[in-house]
This record gives sequence, C-alpha cells and structure tokens, in this order.
Amino acid sequence: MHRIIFLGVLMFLAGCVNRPVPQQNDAGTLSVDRDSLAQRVRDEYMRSWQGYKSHAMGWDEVLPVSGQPRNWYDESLLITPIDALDGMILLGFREEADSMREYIAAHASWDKDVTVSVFEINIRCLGGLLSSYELTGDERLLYLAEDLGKRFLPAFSSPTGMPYRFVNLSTGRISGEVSNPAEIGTLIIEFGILSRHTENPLYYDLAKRAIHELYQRRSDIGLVGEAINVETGEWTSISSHVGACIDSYYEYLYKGWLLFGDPDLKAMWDAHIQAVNAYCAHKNDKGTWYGRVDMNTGNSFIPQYGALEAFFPAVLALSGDIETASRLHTSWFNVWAIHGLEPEAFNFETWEVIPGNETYYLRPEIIESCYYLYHFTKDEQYLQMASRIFSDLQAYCKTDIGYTVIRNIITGEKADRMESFLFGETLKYLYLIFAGEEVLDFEKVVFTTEAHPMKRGGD
Ligand code: DMJ
Repeated sequence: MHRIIFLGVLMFLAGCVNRPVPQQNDAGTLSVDRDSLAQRVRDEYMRSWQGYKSHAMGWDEVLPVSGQPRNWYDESLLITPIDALDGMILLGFREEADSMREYIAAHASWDKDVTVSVFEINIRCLGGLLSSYELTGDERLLYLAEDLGKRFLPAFSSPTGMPYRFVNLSTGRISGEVSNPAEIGTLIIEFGILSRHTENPLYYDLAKRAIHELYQRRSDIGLVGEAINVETGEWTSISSHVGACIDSYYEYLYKGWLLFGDPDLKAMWDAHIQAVNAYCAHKNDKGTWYGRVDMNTGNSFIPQYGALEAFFPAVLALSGDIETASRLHTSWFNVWAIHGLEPEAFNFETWEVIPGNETYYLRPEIIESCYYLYHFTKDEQYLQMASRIFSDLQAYCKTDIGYTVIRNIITGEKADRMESFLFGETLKYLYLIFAGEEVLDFEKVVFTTEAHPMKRGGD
C-alpha cells in the first residue's frame, strides 16, 4: 500500500515537472509562454525525427520502444518521411528538410507489387507530396504524386464509381468492395490539388463522382451509414455518426468547397450538417456531444464519442458554428483531463471508457480543434488546453526514441507504435498553435485530414 502511495506521489511529481506553469498576464487571465512551448515542440519533433532516422531510416515507421523498424507492407513506401516533410519545412528545419527531400526524390518509388489502402496512402503520401511540392516548388515531388495518383485509378473501376478500398500499385488489381464514407469521400482534396497542378481534371472528376454516388445513397433523413458495398451500392452498416469510417467524408465536403469553390460540395455539406445536428447532437449535464443513430430513422441513440470524433469541433468552427464547436470541444477536453490522455471511445452518459477502447494512439484531433478554435476566437483557454495536452504527451507517451501509443490509458501501459501522423499532425498542430500565424497564414490554406496544408486560390 505504502509502495502504491509512494509510486502515486512519484507519478504526480513526474507530471508536475513536465507541465508548463501558467502565468498571469496583464488582463488578469492565465497565459502560457507560447515561444517557449513552440521551441519545446520543435525540440521534441527533432528528437523523435532523429529517433526514426537512427533506427529505421528508409522504413515506413520506427517502433519507439523496441527501436525496431517497421513497414506497412512487404516493401517500404517511406510513409514517415513523406508524411513528415512539410512539417519539417514549417517548423523551420530547412537543412534537414532539404536533405530529406533529396532522399525522397532519390528513393521513393511506387513501382512495387504491394496492395495498399487507397485512403491511407492518399492522405499520408499523396497529400504529403503535394503540400511539400506547394511549399518548395520541387517538380520531382509532383512527379511522384502524379505517378501515385495514376496507380490509384483502377480503384475507381467499380460499377458505382465509388472506389475499392485497396489497389495493387504494380498490377492495378483491386479488392475491398465493402468500403465506407470516409474512405470513399476523403480523396477530393488530394485528387483536386493533383488535378490543379497537373492540369488534368480526371482526378478531381473521379473523386467528385465517388462523393456524388455516395451522397445519392444518403437516407431519407439525410444521413449516411458506416459501411457500403461499392459494387452494389447497398449499405452494410446503418450506424450513423461523425466518428471512424464517416468522419473525414463530412470534413472534405466543407473543405472541398473552401478549396475548389464547388457549390455541389457546399450543398452536400449543408444537407448533411442539418441532419447530423438534428439526429446525432446531444446535450446532457456533462456537456455537448454527437452520438450514434440509425441512419434511416435517427433512432436507437448510442451515447458514444471518441478520439476520432474530436476533429468535429474544428470543422464546425471552420463552417462558422463556433458556439457548438466550443461546447463540444470543452466537453471532450474534460474527458481528456480524467486520465491525462483520451480513450478511443467513451460513453458520455455513464462517463466510462467503452471496454476495449482504452488505447491512446497519439491521435491529433483534439489538438487540431484547439488550433482551429484558437484561430477563430483568440481565447487563451485553447492555448492552455494545448499546453496541457503537450505536457501529458511528454509525461505518458515519451520514450528514448520518440513517442508511443499507450495501450491502456487507465494503467498507463505502453504499446510500441508511433504512426507517421505524430509528425504529420500531432506535433505539427501543437507547433502551429504555439508558434502563431507568422509561420502559416491559416486563412490562406486548407488542411487535409492528415494536416497537409494546401494553398487556397490556385497555385
Ligand atoms: C489520421 O491518419 C487522419 O487524421 C485520419 O483522418 C484519421 N486518423 C488519423 C489520426 O487519428
């Protein structure tokens, strides 16, 4: 017992050591030292990047506890370097970014007999190459992006035009006929930017057709389900929400409208957000939430919200609904504060982690929402939240090599995984919120779902 108390005190002190001390500012509100936090995020970014380089250079990822290298498929696609490159540029690591750009130009190749997830490789690699191309003008990155885009094309050969989930990069063989709105609808930004820079409308047109086909299959009350067969067009799951498998479909409708000015995308967003607000939104004594319902009736409400849903305040804020965004974000931050990390899924009525969802995957969405809400409101509370999150990441997820997934946020047990979105999103959003808009003018870009900024208004 004494040992447990002693350990508890040690853990508490360890947490305190890492937490930045809030300071009183002139207005009498708590403030955080943004410059010093931005510098600390930069240091952590570079420390983790060196961890990847020294243990796994040329592989897709490093395992941050064991130090083993890991590939997603039989051969490396350089997922971490490509996903990280624009962050390296934005954080001001110019020499490292130049050398990594040379490395990618020399070693990246899509001519591989591997069957990949179109969604994942699109958001991490196609998006990463295109934003780095926009930041540097390096035509070799655009060449790589176009080559990858072409290899995705067989995915659209389904009878409905909605893409299959997987494609073999070398043979074009497709598989995965049961897909979902997120994987079908989260292509239009990357494909549209590829069309813009290659002056080939094919990519935008295919991604738009896929979205259109999906939208046509919404229910009478304007909701989509969680899984759909791209060959038959039949829904195979009627669960409707703003979380995994649906999330970035909604996100890309609004952002696609901002980026390309396509009124069809705006009309689709308007129809969906009305339905989502009517059926999924929920208030209780603990806050504002978005839960799960039957897409056809809007009934059978399940009070589940989680780490992936935490992007939704960012999109609500972007679309002008700051008030709901702020209430929803604060509700979820209160869940973060229980354990100092967030669960993958949480029951907002019983106030418990949903069994089997105790893992924290180093996800960025809660930080992304802090960043958007701070941009729109300039309210210091969002800086304080981001500061607390950064402090918790250091207290619980930090390893000698980088940062790791926490298998169980209640016990603190570590797993051994560091996804590329640590660089692509998690540390990038933390840096951007602390560093301020001199680094990147929020109004001049649209962030992809993997936080790759794409320039608004042409090239
Ligand atoms: C990222 O790959 C993207 O943000 C995606 O849209 C959802 N999941 C991860 C981060 O959590």
